[in-house]
Amino acid sequence: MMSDREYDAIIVGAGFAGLYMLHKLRGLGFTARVIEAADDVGGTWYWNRYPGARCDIESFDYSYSFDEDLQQEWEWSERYAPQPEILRYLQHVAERFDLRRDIQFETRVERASWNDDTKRWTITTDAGDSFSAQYCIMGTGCLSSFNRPDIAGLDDFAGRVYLTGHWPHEGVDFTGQRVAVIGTGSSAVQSTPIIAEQADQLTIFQRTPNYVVPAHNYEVPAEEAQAIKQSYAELRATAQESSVGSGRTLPRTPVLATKLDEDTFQADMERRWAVGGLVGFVGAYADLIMDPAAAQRVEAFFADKIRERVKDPETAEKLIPSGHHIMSKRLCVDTGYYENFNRDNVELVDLKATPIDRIEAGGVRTSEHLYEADALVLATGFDAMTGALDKIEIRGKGNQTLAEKWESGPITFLGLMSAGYPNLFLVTGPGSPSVLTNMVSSIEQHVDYIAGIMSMMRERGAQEFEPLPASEPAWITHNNTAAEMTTYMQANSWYMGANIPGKPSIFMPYIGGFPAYRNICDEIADKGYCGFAIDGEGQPCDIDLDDHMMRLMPEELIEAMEAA
Ligand code: NA7
Repeated sequence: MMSDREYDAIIVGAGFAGLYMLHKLRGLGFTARVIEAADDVGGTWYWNRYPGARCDIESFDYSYSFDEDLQQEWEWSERYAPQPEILRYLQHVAERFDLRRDIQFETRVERASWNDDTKRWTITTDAGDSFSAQYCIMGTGCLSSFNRPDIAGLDDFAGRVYLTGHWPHEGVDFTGQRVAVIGTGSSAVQSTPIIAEQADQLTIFQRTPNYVVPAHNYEVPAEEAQAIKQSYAELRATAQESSVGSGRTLPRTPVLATKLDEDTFQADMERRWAVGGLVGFVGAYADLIMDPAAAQRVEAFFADKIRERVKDPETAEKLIPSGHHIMSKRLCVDTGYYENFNRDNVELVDLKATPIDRIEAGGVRTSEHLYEADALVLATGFDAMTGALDKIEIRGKGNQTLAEKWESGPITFLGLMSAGYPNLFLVTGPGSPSVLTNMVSSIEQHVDYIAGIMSMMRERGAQEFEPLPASEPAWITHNNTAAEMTTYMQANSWYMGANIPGKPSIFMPYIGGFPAYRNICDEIADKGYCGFAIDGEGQPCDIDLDDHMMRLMPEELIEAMEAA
């Protein structure tokens, strides 16, 4: 029998996380192999090829910072790069750092099992490989497991069904077709303006309207690109101190939204609207995600913008979100989404008023009407943060699967590791800032941190690293404390797992801010990795987690909280 191929680390996934992890470990002299299901690098940017797909963090920001030459030589053409360009960037990174020779494509990891005698993971794949590695590193992505909704009759549909997260590589031409799109999240907001230009008829089925802000995307002039590159160090340093890990967001208005007089507030909002995107609105006011009254003020401004942009008043009212606060579901960034509804060939169906009854061969039947369609687009999102991990049978100590341990919701320390699964790292796992930040900043922070742990372990000649069991409830309590201070807990969002029937309702990402999180991680490392056990020995994490978060809260918010 052939023995397992041995590595220091097996890395699952060749997206932003897996590529940098491989490069980092190689540089430190570790042996590593990446296993990737697709036939190329790219991760989420490999699969999400729907028309209009692009990043919603500015390209110069949404890119690796680890190599100065890389960031100087790569040319971003647009403020928000389209998917093909981001994919080309990741392909370039793979070539430039000669990564492909250690990536095994078209192979899906099926199982990872911890062997407590050898202190190693055995990783097996659908191609029949078996690898042995001291570390297993999951770069499986937060939005990579597509949600195919369980709508009655879906399989009866006679036309083609497309998933935005699994779009045909050859592209789709909807010319002359009647198209039905289900979902109104980012993927639908980005794709429907382009589909509308091709299709004869486009019907958009909306369960929940989202807050949508214009991208104001543009081709980046050479002088602007040059100026950004010259100040890249500053941009990256700003990102490290930004609550969302982004170097290009507009600075916070130093007065709470609830305290601004009407004229100043309107002027400030117009200034932000002109910049657009998450750039203009994330962290706009210290009370925006903390105080429903602040959120409502901003929401009223957004509602007026929808009324301005959508000509038919009835359609405009249907598009105005209600029942959840702005930001508590991810803000969508658009180019022409609302203007879509001014076209004669586009119709909005409000599923709250007339729910889908079933899908039939000829189209989508609601409680009121059959909407005939030749093609159906499911822009229905992802089983976020845990979906891709759940698909792998991960067995730790005592043979328990991670999915079993997480039956009532993900349990981690720092969103990085789970007790009982030694040497298993989750890059931007649930319980880390991840999807609430610029993903590339969070990925780089985690990759560097994991590499630091592995180097420390090698120096000590240690074999086994895992959280102390007590670290997890403390981390979860801190996560909940942070989330409960915000309006996020009240929304039926994918952050809460609410889009997947039966998924436990837990706020999954860490909302205490990227700098607080990084400081906590760093202090833990400085204290010899307190809260973790190294070969079974460890000190409890005695860090005041809440204090780390509160220390970085804006002064105006603290003052208001004290006054209240
Ligand atoms: P999202 O944001 O999860 O959007 C999915 C949309 O699909 C959302 O409007 C859902 O409504 C809707 N949906 C899901 N299931 C159904 C069913 N069964 N019936 C009707 N409508 C449904 O995914 P995206 O791909 O657009 O964006 C994901 C992230 O990618 C985005 O946040 C960016 O970070 C990039 P709901 O709101 O659940 O009522």
